[in-house]
Amino acid sequence: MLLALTRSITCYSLLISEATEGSDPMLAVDAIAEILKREGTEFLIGYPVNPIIEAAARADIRTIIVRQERTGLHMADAVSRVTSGDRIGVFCMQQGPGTENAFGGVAQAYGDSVPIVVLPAGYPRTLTNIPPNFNAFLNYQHVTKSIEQVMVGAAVPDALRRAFTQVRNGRPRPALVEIPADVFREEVPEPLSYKPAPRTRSAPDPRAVEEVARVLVAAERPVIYAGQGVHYAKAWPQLRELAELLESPVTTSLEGKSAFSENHPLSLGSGGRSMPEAVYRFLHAADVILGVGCSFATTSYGVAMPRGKTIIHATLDPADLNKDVVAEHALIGDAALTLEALIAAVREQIKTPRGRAEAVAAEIASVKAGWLEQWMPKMVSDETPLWPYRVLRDLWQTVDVANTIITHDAGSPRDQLSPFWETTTPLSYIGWGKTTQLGYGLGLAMGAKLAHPDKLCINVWGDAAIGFTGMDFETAARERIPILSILLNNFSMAIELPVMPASTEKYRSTDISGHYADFAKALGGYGERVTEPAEIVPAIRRGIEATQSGTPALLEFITQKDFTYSMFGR
Ligand SMILES: Cc1ncc(C[n+]2csc(CCOP(=O)(O)OP(=O)(O)O)c2C)c(N)n1
Ligand SMILES: [Mg+2]
Repeated sequence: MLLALTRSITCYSLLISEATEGSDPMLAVDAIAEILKREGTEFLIGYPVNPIIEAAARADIRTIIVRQERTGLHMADAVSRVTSGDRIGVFCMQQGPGTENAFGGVAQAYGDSVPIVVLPAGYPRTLTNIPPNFNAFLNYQHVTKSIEQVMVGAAVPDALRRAFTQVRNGRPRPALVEIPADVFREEVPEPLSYKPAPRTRSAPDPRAVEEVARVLVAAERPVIYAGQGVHYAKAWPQLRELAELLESPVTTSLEGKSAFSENHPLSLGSGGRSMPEAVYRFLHAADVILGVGCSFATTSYGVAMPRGKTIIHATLDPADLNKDVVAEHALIGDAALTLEALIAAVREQIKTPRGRAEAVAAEIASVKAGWLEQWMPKMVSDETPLWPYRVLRDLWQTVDVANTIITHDAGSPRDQLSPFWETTTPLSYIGWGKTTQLGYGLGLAMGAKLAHPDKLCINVWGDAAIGFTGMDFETAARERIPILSILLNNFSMAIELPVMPASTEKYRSTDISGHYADFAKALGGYGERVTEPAEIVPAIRRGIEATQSGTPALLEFITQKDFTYSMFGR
C-alpha cells in the first residue's frame, strides 16, 4: 500500500511540474487562505498549531483562538446556522491531540446536520498512515459528509472546492480536509484559478406536488411540522403562506424552532423532549401531517409522530425517506421551492382560505391558555432557591425577543426553556438535540454573536454543562464576543435525579459545586450571583449593559433542583 502511495505521489509531482511550468509558485498554505477569502470566510476559528492560522492572519482574515477545539467547532457551527449557510463556519486545528480533541464538535455538527468546513493538519506524509498516529481521514469517516486527505500541495484547491461544494449543496453536514503538515509548504500552480463553490437548489417532482396538494386540500385536520430545512432555504414567508392558505396549525422541531412565528394564531409552538400541550394534542388529532425540511428522525429529543396518520415527507435528502416514519407521499427538494410549488398547486384547487382559521386559532388559544395556567405558579413564584421557570420567564419579559438569539443546553435548561420561549423572528432560537453534548450552547451563542454583533446572544445552561466548556468564557472575554450567559446553578445534575436515586443517596453522585459568577469575573467577564426573585430582572439588565459595553456577562441564578418538564406521552 505504501509503495502504491509513493508511486502515486511521484506521478502526481510529474503532472504538477508540467502544470506549473512558467508560472510563479504559491505555497499551499497561502492558497488555502486565499481560497477561504474567496469563499467569504471573515474569521477563522482555530487552535494551534496549524499554519493556516498564520496564513489567514497574513491575508487579513480575523483569527479567533479558543481554549479547546470543541468550542471552536461549536462557534463555526453557529456561524453557518444563523446565516442559513450563507456564511460557512471554518475551523482548523493541529494533528494528533487537536484532531483527537475536536471529535465531539464535528460529531455534534454531523448529528444536527450543520455545514462546516474543518481543516485539520495531519502528521507528515512519512507518518500519516503509521500507528499510533491519529489519522483524521480514517477516524472522522462517520461524522462527516465528505472527507479527504490531501497528498500533494497542488491538490489543495481541488480538495477545498469539493469541500465547499458539499457544504453548500444537498444535505448540510461537515466537510473535512486533512492536510499533512509537510504538504502546507508545497507549491500550488499560479495563478490560482479558484472560483467559490456554487449553491444550487432542486425542486420536487411536479406530479408528486399535484398529488400532495390534493391530499392537503382534502385533509380535515392537517398539521405542518417544519424542520431546519426551512431555515436553510429561508422559506419562512412560504411556510406562512401555505399555513394560512390551508388554515393549518404549524409546529416545528427543535432545530426548526423560529421558522414560524410562535405568536402567530396558527402556531402550536415547537416540540422536543418537552413541548407545549398544543403540539401533542394537535398532532394526535391530525389526519395528515406535512413534514417540511425535516428528517423525521427518531430521537429522545424530538416529537414522536403518532401512528395512523397520513405522512407527507418533504425533505432535501432522500436518505431520510421511509427511514423512521413511513411516508405515504414524498417531495424531494429545497424547502422554499417545495413550498412555492405546493402553494401554487393548492391555490389551483382552493382560491382562497375556506374559513377554518378562526376556529383552529380559538382551539389553539384555549389549549395554550390552560397549559400556561398550569405552569404559571412556578413562573411567578417568589420562592428561594429560585424556580428555573421564574428566571426564564423574567428573562423572556426583559429582553427584546425579536432581536435576541437564544440557545438552550442539554439537561433541564433545554426542557424548561424550549416549550415556553416564544420566538417571533426567524433564526432567533438555535434549537438542537439530535445529539446533546453538554456545553454546546456556549460556543453557539459565541458564534451567533460573531455573525450578528448587533443582536443579544444568550446561552442558557446548567452547572453540569458549564463543567464541559466553561473555560471558553475566557475566549468570549479575550476576543470581545459579548454574549449573555444564563447559568441555572442547582448544585446538581437535576435531570439525572430520577434515574440515579441509589448513587445519589449513598455517594451523592449527582451533586456538583462551584461559584460560577466568581469564575466569570476571574476570566475577565462580568459575573453576578443572583439568589433573590426581586433581583432577577435588575441583574439581567446589568448583564445586558455589560454586553453592550463589549464584556460577556455570566449571571448565575441559584435554583431549585427542579425536574418537572412539559412532557406528554412519555
Ligand atoms: C457530554 C455529555 N455527557 C453526558 C450527558 C448526559 N446528561 C444530560 S443532562 C446531564 C446533567 C445536566 O445537569 P445540569 O447541566 O446541571 O442541568 P440540570 O438538569 O441540573 O438543570 C447529563 C449528565 C450529555 N448530555 N452530554
Ligand atoms: Mg444542575
